[in-house]
Amino acid sequence: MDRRQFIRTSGAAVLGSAAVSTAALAALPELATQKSPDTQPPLVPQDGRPYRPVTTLNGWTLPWRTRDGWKEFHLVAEPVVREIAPGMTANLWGYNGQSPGPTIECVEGDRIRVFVTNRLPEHTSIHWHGILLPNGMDGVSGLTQPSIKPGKTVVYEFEMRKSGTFMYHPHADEMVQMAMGMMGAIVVHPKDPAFMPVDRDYIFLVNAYDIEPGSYTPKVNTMLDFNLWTWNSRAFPGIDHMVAGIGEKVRIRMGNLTMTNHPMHIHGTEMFVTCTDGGWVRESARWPEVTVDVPVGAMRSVECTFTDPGDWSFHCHKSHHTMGPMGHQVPTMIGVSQSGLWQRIRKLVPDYMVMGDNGMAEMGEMQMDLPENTLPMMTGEGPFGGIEMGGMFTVVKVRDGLARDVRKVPEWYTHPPGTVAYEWTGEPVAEERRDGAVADAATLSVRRGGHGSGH
Ligand SMILES: [Cu+2]
Repeated sequence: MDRRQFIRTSGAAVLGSAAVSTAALAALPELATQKSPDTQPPLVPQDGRPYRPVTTLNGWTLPWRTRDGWKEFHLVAEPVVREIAPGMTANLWGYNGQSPGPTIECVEGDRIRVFVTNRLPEHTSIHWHGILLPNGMDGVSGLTQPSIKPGKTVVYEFEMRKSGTFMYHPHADEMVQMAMGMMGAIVVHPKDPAFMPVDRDYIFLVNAYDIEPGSYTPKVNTMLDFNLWTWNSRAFPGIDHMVAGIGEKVRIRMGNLTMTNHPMHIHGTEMFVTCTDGGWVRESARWPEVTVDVPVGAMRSVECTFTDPGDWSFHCHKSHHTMGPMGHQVPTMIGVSQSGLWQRIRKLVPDYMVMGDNGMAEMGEMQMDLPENTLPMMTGEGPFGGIEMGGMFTVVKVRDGLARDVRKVPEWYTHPPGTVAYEWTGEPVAEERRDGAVADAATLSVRRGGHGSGH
């Protein structure tokens, strides 16, 4: 009698009681999916210990059902189509219709059971990054469990022993599966609701893709030369803004699953790292920062309080990470007169693109024909003109007397009269001196090259 016949004759329940827990044999939790890239309202817990839920930037939280004292979740690993920003979609891999997958939220002490169904063309597994659990639940395929084969469902069961900010991702063909967008966030709220409460609580994962202009699928072998720098697989201006009231305590939880570090910079306030994926940071060990580095494979939770209303920038401080896709071979043309050169070259090479004589800002204004499904390098219109950003950039809209349930502020900040940088209209600035008294190495070398004064 082979194994299949044995199951057929003796009944799955008999074999099941020995091989897997009986709960796993019951019906799977309902499969929840989300196709919209918009930030979904926080999921208020319908049972269990109460907590104030997080807001997943351009994402959502996975609903659960409670059975016999366990919170049951159902993750489905599958190919998804993600809008990176209006004008560009990508063929990614993710969970439950999205990349990243939904945020899993629960409470310290909860026992959770996660059903993971694999609808990918290859095997996978899920590692629960930062969570203390039995070794056999750690999700390292080959080491702590067999990989989850396509079409199969595997059950993970463990207790959330500590609160904090964590993430999940495959530990099987990792380079490919993470380059394709497979990851998600986990928030474990403290048992005691009085422990470090905040007024606003945001979470997102930092990720990066290498998608050739004009194509849809990431190149999975790229190690460093990524061209799309995203938060929750969204690039500016596709990243939703955050909101904060004056005096509110705002927590922003960030996890980094890219191949490089991201120094996250905030305007208009200072922030403290209060939690990492290793746990909460005690007060005496914190110091103020306006830029917090999020290392590779790490999570950083920061807390800040704004004192001034306005539209405050929040972005990665690596300037290449606040740009859309670009060719790395674009030569620097600053100071080189090209008078009409690109127009002439484009008659021969229609897609020819060159950096402007005066910097790259004009590229934001030039309406270049981009290949299909390609985002511009720099974009975004603000109340005063082009914002000239892309990638990892968004705005925190800080307002006085903002109601707790307001999650969007559609309009730009109205500055009180006399509080905006203004143009000097008095005495004109004296002409630049041209007597050669100040000459730097660059102008000297231009002179030696026979270009006269260099002007
Ligand atoms: Cu960065």
